[in-house]
Amino acid sequence: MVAFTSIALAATTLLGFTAAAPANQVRSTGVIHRIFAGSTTANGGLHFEPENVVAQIGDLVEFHFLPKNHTVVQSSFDKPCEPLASGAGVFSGFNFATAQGESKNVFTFQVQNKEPFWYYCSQIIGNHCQMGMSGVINQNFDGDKTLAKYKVNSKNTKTVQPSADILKSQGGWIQPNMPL
Ligand SMILES: *[C@@H]1O[C@H](CO)[C@@H](O)[C@H](O)[C@H]1NC(C)=O
Ligand SMILES: [Cu+2]
Repeated sequence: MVAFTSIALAATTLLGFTAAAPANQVRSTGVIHRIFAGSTTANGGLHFEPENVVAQIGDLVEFHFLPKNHTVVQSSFDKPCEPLASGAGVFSGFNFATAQGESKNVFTFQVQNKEPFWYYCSQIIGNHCQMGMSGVINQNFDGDKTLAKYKVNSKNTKTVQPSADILKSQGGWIQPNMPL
């Protein structure tokens, strides 16, 4: 009876994981990078911390949301504050608004390749992206496409949402914010 119960539990866990993981999942490294959307100190809270991260293929990037109402949207270097294309790329959705402390959920995605992954916050109230709320994973440090330049280029843009349904996340998954 005990053995049966644990097998059933294992199967449930496995199925749950399969359903939540993206279709193009690569082998996991077990490494998790935690990035805070929002800040208690920098730029009036409109800041990702850390905002320039180096990660390996298979690493997970887990966004924790601090006060205000932030998102994470994948972008290109050339078009700051705009999603890759409608329906493409990573989007957390507007699911993490919090007045104090961290949101009760986190948004996680897995690094699929070593290409620079540009992202921004798509909150229009307060112009978060234009104010410098953007970041990068695996910036090419030999090139001139830097995060500092992305921020300068973002100043005169208009923020675009990835889809009409601003609650629907894509390219990653939402899970409870577990204490470390
Ligand atoms: C978060 O921001 C979005 C977009 O501006 C808005 O539609 C939504 O109502 C906000 N949520 C909360 C809880 O403030
Ligand atoms: Cu924001």
